[in-house]
Amino acid sequence: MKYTKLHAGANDELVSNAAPRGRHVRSSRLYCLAMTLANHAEPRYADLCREVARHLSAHTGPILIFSHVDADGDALGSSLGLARALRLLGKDATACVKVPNYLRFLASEGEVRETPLEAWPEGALTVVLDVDNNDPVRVDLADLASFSGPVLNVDHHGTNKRTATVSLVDPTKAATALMVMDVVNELGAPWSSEVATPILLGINTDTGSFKFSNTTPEVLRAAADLVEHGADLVTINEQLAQQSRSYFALLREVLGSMEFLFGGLVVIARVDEGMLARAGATWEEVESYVSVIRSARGTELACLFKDYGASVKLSVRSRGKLSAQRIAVACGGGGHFAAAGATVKAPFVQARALFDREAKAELERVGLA
Ligand SMILES: [Mn+2]
Repeated sequence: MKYTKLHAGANDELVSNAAPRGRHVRSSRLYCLAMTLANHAEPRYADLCREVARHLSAHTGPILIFSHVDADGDALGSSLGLARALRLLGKDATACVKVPNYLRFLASEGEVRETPLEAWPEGALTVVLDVDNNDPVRVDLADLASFSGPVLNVDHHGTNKRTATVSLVDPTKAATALMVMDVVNELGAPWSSEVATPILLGINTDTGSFKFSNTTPEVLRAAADLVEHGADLVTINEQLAQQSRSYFALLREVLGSMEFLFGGLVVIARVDEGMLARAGATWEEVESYVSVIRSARGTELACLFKDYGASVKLSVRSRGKLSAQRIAVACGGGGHFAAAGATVKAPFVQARALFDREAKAELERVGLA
């Protein structure tokens, strides 16, 4: 195989010229190198943004908006913001997304469709937001592979395969919500608190409340514009700062499972069904713990293992030296340089061994091991 470095930049990855399609080498470095990663800025961003807006403006039938399974703040905020803006323009737009309890305050009663779509409505157009590799199986509530109409994909993941009718994909953007904001501006939709608040929430959550390194001047300017448009930052912060009792009960267990590896450079923790049952918690509540362990001083990488028994989901976070994305891709997943994930279809012991091997390889690659 031949590899070329396509673009210069800190987050660049090797891009394979000969990706072996249909070859499943999930647990090897080969898989990582075979995946196409393109973390560069989209040079045609403004044109593509206009094209997305043009498709939406011209469409007279139903517009269905989807995002990824286990919707996070960016997925929900982007979907709600776009659906509301389109409805203000007289469009028949529906956000199809399962609302996690901690974000329930964002959506009004009956506003979003939370059940799987059984049949595609006549003349539908779909918008897929924030789905990390534009993989139909990662799209929640619909079988996108069975859809033959136009698909507009707006996303900021380097692992996106860019196969939609219009792929507006820019991994240098901090959040999909930031890109949705550009689309709303391009559409000429009126701004209101209802449109601006979910979009600001998406930016807020994907930047770790404006704490991560992706908090650029562009992000802060966009946030300022959204507050000016009526976005309710106080409510967002107030809601996101609250945790359920079960969160704390589970936190005790999560902290008990913490391990420091590779001389303290890597921190991991694990959650399984038994821990959830004891704490009275649900899987939905687990996602936030990776940022808790990530705050351990001296670590470069954090990984939270969601142990489902037959399979394990890895949530990987980096402080900037190591690529969480490379490790996730090597484990069969995808994501960003600093935040990525993978589902390993094997019991914990094997998933752990795979992670340890890939984390070590990444530490060696950057000269830390
Ligand atoms: Mn996102």
